[in-house]
Amino acid sequence: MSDFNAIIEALVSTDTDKLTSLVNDALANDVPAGDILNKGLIAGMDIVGDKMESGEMYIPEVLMAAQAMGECVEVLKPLLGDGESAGGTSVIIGTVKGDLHDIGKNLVAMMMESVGMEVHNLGVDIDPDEFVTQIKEKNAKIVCLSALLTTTMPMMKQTVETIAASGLRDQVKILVGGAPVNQAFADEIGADGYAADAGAASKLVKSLAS
Ligand code: B1M
Repeated sequence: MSDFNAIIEALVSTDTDKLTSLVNDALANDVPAGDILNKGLIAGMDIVGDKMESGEMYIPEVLMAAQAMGECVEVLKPLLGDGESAGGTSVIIGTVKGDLHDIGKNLVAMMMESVGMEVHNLGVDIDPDEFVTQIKEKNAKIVCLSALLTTTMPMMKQTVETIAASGLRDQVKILVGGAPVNQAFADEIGADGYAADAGAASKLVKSLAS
């Protein structure tokens, strides 16, 4: 089965029942979980984004699509990791203050868990001071910041600065990611690294942890 178009269509039309059944059918037909995620669900979500931008889809519909995708990601979750272990390094991850997008951040968290990290997923809309509190509480060695909006990218800078002002900067590596972010931005705000997607993020944390 390689009909990713059907999965894309079901996601874009927010038909959750059809979508979950198509995903389960694909798995039953030995389609790799990573292909279902990348060629089906993420490709579909890109179309949802385009339709949102052009006004063809409204926020409630986009939320329904996001929820449908989330349900499918739960189904794919046990099949996505590569199962290698990196020794349980404490990592915290959160979407920065002002930003409510969490699907990509949750995928990153999941992939990092699958390579043996002790992942503390703080959620969305996380204040810089809360990152500092959690670094101390969880004895974190790596901090991952996610942002999906150009308007919340400055909050990543503020978070890096708040961590530095707290005296914890030397204790942690700070990594950034999210659709509008790139390596140049990571360098500009003094982050230690950038990852374009969940696979790259898990490889990066693994290399930093070893
Ligand atoms: Co939002 N939204 N949204 N939205 N939304 C975008 C991001 C947008 C590009 C859509 C568009 O206009 N084309 C646009 C941003 C434009 C911009 O800033 N340039 C946008 C907008 C404008 C908004 C609102 C302002 C709309 C409004 O209210 N008028 C509003 C803002 C709310 C807020 O955050 N304060 C808003 C709201 C929402 C919903 C709540 C409806 C919903 C989010 C639901 C949820 O997350 N639970 C939503 C959605 C679903 C989207 C789109 C359609 C899909 C995002 C997504 O889940 N992608 C999105 C358009 C798009 O991205 N094509 C859009 C799939 C996901 C797997 O990919 O998140 O990129 P992604 O994650 C990847 C990588 O980026 C990376 O790895 C992930 C997995 O491979 N990555 C990291 C992510 N975090 C990382 C952290 C790391 C490393 C890698 O740490 C090291």
